[in-house]
Amino acid sequence: MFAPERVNPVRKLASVSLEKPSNGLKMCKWIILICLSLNVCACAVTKPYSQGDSDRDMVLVPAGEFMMGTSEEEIPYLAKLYNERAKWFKREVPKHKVYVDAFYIDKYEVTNADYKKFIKAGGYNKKEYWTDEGWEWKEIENVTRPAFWENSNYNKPDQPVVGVSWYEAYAYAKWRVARLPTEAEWEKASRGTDERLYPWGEVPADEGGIYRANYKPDNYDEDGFYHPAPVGSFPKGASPYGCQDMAGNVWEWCSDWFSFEYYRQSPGINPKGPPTAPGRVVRGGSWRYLMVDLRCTFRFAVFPDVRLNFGGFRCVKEAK
Ligand SMILES: [Ca+2]
Ligand SMILES: [Ca+2]
Repeated sequence: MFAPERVNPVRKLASVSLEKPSNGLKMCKWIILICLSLNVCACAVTKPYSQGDSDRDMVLVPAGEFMMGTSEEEIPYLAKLYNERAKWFKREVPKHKVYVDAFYIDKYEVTNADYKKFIKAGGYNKKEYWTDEGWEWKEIENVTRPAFWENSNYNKPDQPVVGVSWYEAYAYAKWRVARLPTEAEWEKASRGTDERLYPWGEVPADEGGIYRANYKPDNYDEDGFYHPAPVGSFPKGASPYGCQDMAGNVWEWCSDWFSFEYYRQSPGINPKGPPTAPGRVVRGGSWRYLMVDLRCTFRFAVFPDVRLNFGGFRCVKEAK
């Protein structure tokens, strides 16, 4: 039975200790931006990749509308359900209708095996894949691989790559002739069009003793995994389009900057986030987070140069 921890969410984040990567992660920089903003608080179709990843699949998310976010009216119910503060859900309001063009999205989180191809292809040495800011960051920090690349808890070929900054995720996606999903694309791929709570539907992630995601139950490994699981380990947790691990395993970078208030003014067609902000959006919860954060609508923000052992990504492509 689901029994969420009763912790201050901001404190919960601040208390997470990262394992120190070999290339010297600046610990102070991993601060999650939400802390700043708060307390001022299936017609799945497969299509091979065109470059570098022909052994993996993408699924089609058809064009159309869906309901994004959470309504004010739903917050009391959610706060009670998860024994969480109402404030925790405020960033998701209002619920609003969004039209998104058709796109292909990775069925799985990008794995270490996938990412190794980018490294082998010289991805860290080719400026054309990087944003100007990302390239400058990489050069100054002398980054040549993900932060936990040599850590055996994280570096199995079929585990999702972790310890990658937003800049590295962007560069990988560009190398693959793809891109990071917008926040709206990510949510639609996770939620579909029926306003469900989780990618698999409404029941808790552990309903009937069957786990649907790698997250943090009372004990980390009650769901079978203490660290990131091999991608696709929870087929019963698939989204309406067949995406795996949209809930849990690793948080996933989106292309948008994060704004606490963005939903109150975002365009109704293909929203791409505010022009700038301190942090980038991440979605979906992870092996270090609670069930409340597995919800399709939950939004979070991280500085783009932060490299977390519970943060990864997946890619999208235009469907034309
Ligand atoms: Ca777990
Ligand atoms: Ca995930």
